[in-house]
Amino acid sequence: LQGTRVRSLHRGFSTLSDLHSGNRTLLKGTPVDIHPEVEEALAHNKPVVALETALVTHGFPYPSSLKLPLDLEQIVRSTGSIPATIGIIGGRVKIGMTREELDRLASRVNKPAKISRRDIAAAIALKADGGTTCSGTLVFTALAGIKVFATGGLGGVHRGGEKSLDISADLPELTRCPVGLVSSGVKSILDIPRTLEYLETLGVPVITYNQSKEFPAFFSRHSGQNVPWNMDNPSVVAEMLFAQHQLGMQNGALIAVPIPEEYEEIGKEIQEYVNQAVLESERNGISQSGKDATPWLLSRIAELSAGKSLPSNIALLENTALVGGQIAVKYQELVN
Ligand code: PSU
Ligand code: MN
Repeated sequence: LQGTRVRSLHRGFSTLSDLHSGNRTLLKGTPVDIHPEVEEALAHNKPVVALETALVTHGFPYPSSLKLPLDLEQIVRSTGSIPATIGIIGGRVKIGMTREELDRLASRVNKPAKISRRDIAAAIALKADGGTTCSGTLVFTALAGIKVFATGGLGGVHRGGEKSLDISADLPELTRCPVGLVSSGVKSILDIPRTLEYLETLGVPVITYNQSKEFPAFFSRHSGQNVPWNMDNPSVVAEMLFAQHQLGMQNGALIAVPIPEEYEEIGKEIQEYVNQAVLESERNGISQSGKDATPWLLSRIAELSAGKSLPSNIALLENTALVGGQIAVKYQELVN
């Protein structure tokens, strides 16, 4: 009996490590489908960038929720990388999605769930649809051996998090997945200094990209918080990710790309709505509601700003998709 257990454990381990090293045929019989284009790219060592779907199911209203992920895929392609948009359809994990699948998530016909790591297996068992958050997306990005993931805002320590303990699962996930996560920092609905402290404790490198060492705050290029490292071109970021790979480090890295300069002015106005939304969430108890807190704040900000936050949000996402694609190209040059 003991021998059997050891063998099956060992089988599990070798399956996972084979996957990480690129033997994806082992996904047969699992609830994971890799889109043929993504499969082909991975098999031939072409650059691939993962994209999330929580913004499709919980971030943007329809039809922007469909147009946006298609645009982001197009931007990734313009760099020479292949996009792999990740989500859950009827209990099957999709790494790379068809337009029909994206439309199904974007239109929310099957009431998709918001999927972080802990929701994955339940959604599979219940054959649910789901949009994967940074945490949920990181799991499958790493499983497929994809090295770069582009998104808008990483989750973090919520304001008042020292009392509510509301700290996004995105942060610990970055200790388990060897992926470069490209984002526009974290939104100021969060406690940015505590989020950066927490990332330091977890040993997750935080790099600002293409600016000073000042960490960007999503709608604004400025948070008043400095991080230890700044890089200004995709080759250096690729070198860093490759060094982590060579050292066998299992953690990811956060690459923070500021929103384009022309959105800075409107960002100041949006900041007032952000503050108001946070205050309201504290008064109406949403801030204590677990996974609903972030989507509520995001939609409240869009509402308060009469939709003015949406173009900014789209612009910063387009920017991270572009930089993510460029980094993936440079990374693959190092590997090949
Ligand atoms: N922050 C944003 N926009 C977003 C999110 C966060 O500015 O769309 C989404 C991301 O998918 C992120 C998730 O992974 O919310 C974090 O949710 P929570 O705080 O519940 O962990
Ligand atoms: Mn939370």
